[in-house]
Amino acid sequence: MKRNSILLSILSVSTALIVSCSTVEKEEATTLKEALGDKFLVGVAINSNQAGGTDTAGVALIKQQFNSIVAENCMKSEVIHPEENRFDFTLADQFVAFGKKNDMTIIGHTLIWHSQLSPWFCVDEKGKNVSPELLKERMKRHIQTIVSRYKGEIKGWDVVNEAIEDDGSFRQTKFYEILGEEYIPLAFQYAHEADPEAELYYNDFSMAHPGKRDAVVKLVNKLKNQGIRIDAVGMQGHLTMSFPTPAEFEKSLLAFASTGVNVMITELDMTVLPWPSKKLGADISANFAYEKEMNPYPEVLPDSVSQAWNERMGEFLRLFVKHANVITRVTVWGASDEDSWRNNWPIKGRKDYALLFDRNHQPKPVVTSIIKEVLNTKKANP
Ligand code: 9MR
Repeated sequence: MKRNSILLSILSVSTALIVSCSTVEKEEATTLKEALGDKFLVGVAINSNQAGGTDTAGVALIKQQFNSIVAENCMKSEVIHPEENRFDFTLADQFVAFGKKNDMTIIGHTLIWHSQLSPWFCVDEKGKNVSPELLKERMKRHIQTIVSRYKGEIKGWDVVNEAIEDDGSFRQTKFYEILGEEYIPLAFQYAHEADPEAELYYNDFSMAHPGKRDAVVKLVNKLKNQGIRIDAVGMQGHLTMSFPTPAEFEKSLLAFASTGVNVMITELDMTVLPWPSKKLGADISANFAYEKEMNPYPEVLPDSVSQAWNERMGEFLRLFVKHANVITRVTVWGASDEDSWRNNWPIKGRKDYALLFDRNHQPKPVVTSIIKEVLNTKKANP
């Protein structure tokens, strides 16, 4: 009897151990989308090697960690509409097929942007600005052809991208030059006509600047007062190690939410590299010559810098979790460090460490700790 009961207790202790070990294992294996997916969409920008499947390691990471994708480049006008009478949907179709196959929420980027704009879009054969009427026609055809092609498949669109400067003035783009600020509501209206169900977003960088914050609030209120659909403001979130402070970012986030729209963090990354100019957000026309001292970590990132990066990224991720009631999506601008545009901007050929997963596709400490924190909070408040 005694022997039997000893055996029994050994058995039950080992069963308990096995059960608790497998629970720990499960927790350790938890991914970003599993931990955060009930708060907001957990998104990633994907490139054509990933949508096309040739970057197999990248694809595995994307499928494992994220539940939403956005097109990093393939829907920009110069790619998708290279000539006035020629659309090229090859890469965009591949991107949408990838999202559908993997059951992800698909986001379109971007319908009207001054950058990577097809050269023909705003000018005639002589290079002169077209008339306001012709530009409206071209915008309408561009937007409606693309939006209707993916009707019901793309959940939401960055309709207008980067229309406002840091001081709050309108960016002097060709669209602005020809149509004035009215090009913005027009773009939203055209998109809405093509897919009334699609969500529509205004998206911009350096949104923590007070001037930009106020101007975006004004823009959203104006659109709403005109009866134009706008669902969210996209705060790109291209961070540096010093700009912005989480507090300034939070002020903008709350200001945008106070207009009644949702907020999305649409292009999250954080550079650790030195900055060649004070006046630089994410304006991709900037370009500086390569100098060795501007590429300080060509081999590995020193522990002290890595620690500072993880701590600062953690502050932002916690801020997003805190405001999950108004934030509907957090999207990182690339899957792993090797994918980041930061390696080549504003100086080509540097090595940056801007994303949540390293070059071996391993999670950075901040990923593991944020998952743990969120799970612990869930356990404490079931
Ligand atoms: O990550 C994109 C990079 O591969 C392109 O070369 C660059 C120019 O089109 O655009 C990058 O993405 C930008 C995004 O479309 C809009 N916000 C700023 C992003 C970083 O420049």
